[in-house]
Amino acid sequence: MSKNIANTALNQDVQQLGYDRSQLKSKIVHLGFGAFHRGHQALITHEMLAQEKSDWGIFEINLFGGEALITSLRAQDHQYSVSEMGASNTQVKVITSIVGSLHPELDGKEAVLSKMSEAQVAIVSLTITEKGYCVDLGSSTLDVENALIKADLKTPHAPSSAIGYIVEALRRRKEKNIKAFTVMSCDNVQENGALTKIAVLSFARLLDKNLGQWIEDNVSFPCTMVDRIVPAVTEQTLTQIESDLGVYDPCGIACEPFRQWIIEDNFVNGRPNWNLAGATFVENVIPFEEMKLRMLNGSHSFLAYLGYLGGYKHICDAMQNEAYEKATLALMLNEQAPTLNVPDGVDLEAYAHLLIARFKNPSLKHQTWQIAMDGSQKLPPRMIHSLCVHLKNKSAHKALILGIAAWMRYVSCVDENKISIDVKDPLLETFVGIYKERGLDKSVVKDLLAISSIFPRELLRDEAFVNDLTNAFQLLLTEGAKSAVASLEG
Ligand code: NAI
Ligand code: CS2
Repeated sequence: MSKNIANTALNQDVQQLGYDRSQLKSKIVHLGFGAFHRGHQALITHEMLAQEKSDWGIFEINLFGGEALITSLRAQDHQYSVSEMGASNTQVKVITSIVGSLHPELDGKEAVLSKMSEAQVAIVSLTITEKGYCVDLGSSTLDVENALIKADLKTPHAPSSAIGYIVEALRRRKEKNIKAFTVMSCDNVQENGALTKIAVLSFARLLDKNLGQWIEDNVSFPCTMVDRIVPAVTEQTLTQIESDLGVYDPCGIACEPFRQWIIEDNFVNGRPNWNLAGATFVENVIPFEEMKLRMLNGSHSFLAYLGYLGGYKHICDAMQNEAYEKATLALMLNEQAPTLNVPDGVDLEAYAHLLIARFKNPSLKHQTWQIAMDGSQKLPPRMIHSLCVHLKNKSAHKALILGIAAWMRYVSCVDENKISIDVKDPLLETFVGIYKERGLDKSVVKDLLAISSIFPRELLRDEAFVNDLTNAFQLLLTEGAKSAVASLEG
């Protein structure tokens, strides 16, 4: 057997917490063993397990991609490492909260459905990216034209989408008289629990009204606000982790030290005491979620599009340009914060400054290209909702306009040096069609604004707004992103 994290002595300063892994059961089934889950929920569960005797283990499932990752995880007894990299210090932690794993491509769909139908499973949690919910964000409804949903409605007993798996597993539980589970979304989706509920219930009702009713009566969908910057791993990160850990860990990830998890306390079948490891249970998550999506993620997308176009590979690189830092702070304080209704005690100015410090962390190589991905799914909660508040109130919103214009410029698939951009987005074909017809010309603005799953229809009718957006787009074409960002000052 080759040397790995589970069978080798690790560097002395690696943190290894002791608890009895043999007591853990697969009570949480997690869909989406990506970077974020490894640095957040699995780690917080691990730290919770070290605080009190409990059997809340996690069982991992990847529905799309990541077969090699699951194979590697199995080869090292489902243990892996997290490197929390601050500006000057790194803490490496070995995570042991995972009890097993499956992948439909490796093990078959039936194995996944059987696992999700087991009686001890009390929570199904999700980090499946924004597009994994298969909803039309414009209307907050299940997207019945989505290819996965269409296919799953035809073969619901052998699904492909996360929604299809959840509904089929719940159907089996209903049939066998097994208690339902809680479905907990941990994605950066506005009102993530409510939206998951809409997707699951709509899909179930299209199949069988009684099943839909049973789910409505027996399943809860808590909303959560999740926060920790966990960039996609690169070979360079894995090399750094190997040196800090003492052995190569193909499942290792690096992230920032900061973490936050606010969870609506609404679980139908019990829950771990994640509060023992820093999570907060509350009655209403929405104000926290909105704050994070607009302040953090809104600024992230702003920096991603303007940063990529300005030639910056990483967020921390763009933050070295003073104009980008100032513009990001101004976006947060002048255009996002005023749209928020935060709970007593939340200091948005301090929050904004903390975010600036987090974005500047030079140890985190978070690619602008990664954050720029799936903009059609990300833009509404991050920028467009706050833009609508400003249009209604007639308040200033020039940074939001530039951020949206930069997204429009980015999805042309060609950068300021005429080099192609590898744009990843479920609506890529639509963007390509628009640019093919119009060329790199400001007339694309109206066509892109007409995409109703991204932009509310009334925006296109607001002449002053369309003018401002077109001017910002034109500025990006003629002057470039760096000058456009600099022009926001004053
Ligand atoms: P990743 O690319 O490492 O993992 C993506 C995961 O989503 C994979 O496990 C994949 O199997 C699954 N997936 C992709 N498309 C899917 C689909 N259509 N249906 C079902 N599953 C699908 O990405 P990462 O970093 O784990 O982020 C995932 C999500 O977590 C983000 O989209 C975001 O909503 C949330 N998040 C990420 C943070 C980060 O800093 N990485 C922080 C906070 C939230
Ligand atoms: C980022 C987020 O990729 C993105 O879109 O904005 O994943 C961000 O890193 C997290 O939400 C931080 O909690």
